[in-house]
Amino acid sequence: MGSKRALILVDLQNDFCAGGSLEVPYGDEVIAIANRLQPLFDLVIATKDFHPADHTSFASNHSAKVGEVMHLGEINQILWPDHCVQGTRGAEFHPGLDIQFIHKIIFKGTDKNIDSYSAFFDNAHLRHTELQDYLHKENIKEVYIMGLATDYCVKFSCFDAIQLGFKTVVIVDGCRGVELKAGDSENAFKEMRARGAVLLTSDQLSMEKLCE
Ligand code: VGL
Ligand code: ZN
Repeated sequence: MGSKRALILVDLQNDFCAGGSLEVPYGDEVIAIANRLQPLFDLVIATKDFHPADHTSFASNHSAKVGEVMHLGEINQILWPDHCVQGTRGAEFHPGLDIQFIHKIIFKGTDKNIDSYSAFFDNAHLRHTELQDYLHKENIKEVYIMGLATDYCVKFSCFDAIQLGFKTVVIVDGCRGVELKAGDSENAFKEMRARGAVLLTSDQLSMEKLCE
């Protein structure tokens, strides 16, 4: 049998979609792509940004402004609006997301003292989630990543996947960026490719599957 492929759906949660507290422009558009691609994979994993209300990445917990950068521990932390708080609707998956194919949910950002953009490690690379062990146990060699947001959680999940030795594909049209600065998403795609990610569109992927 060929090597198994996993689809990693990054943070397809209400707070990153229309009307959410950390709305990613056009974030909703990727939900249909996620639904279309899920049946093509051996394994589907979805991540959830899942913060306690007193999380250190929230501007509200420092009486500081959203978008300010604060040096916390050894990390330059961008301060965000409260988002994806455990137990709130904002932390739930987008209601249009098909969840029947999701084998595993990975929760990240659960430690109030440190942020975790990557689905694998916190931002200081001190602790890991269960994702890496899970992929190894399931004999996954290739990961296909899409979701929100291109310039944060997708990018850092991609970097870690490459570093951990996975063949890493990013599904470009399945991602949308926060774009604090115009061009952040484009730069993120360039950086991902420079580190060894393969960039594909969802149509290329569907065609590949058809031609197998
Ligand atoms: C994210 C900022 C803060 C993301 C999560 O999912 O990209 N961005 N928390
Ligand atoms: Zn977050």
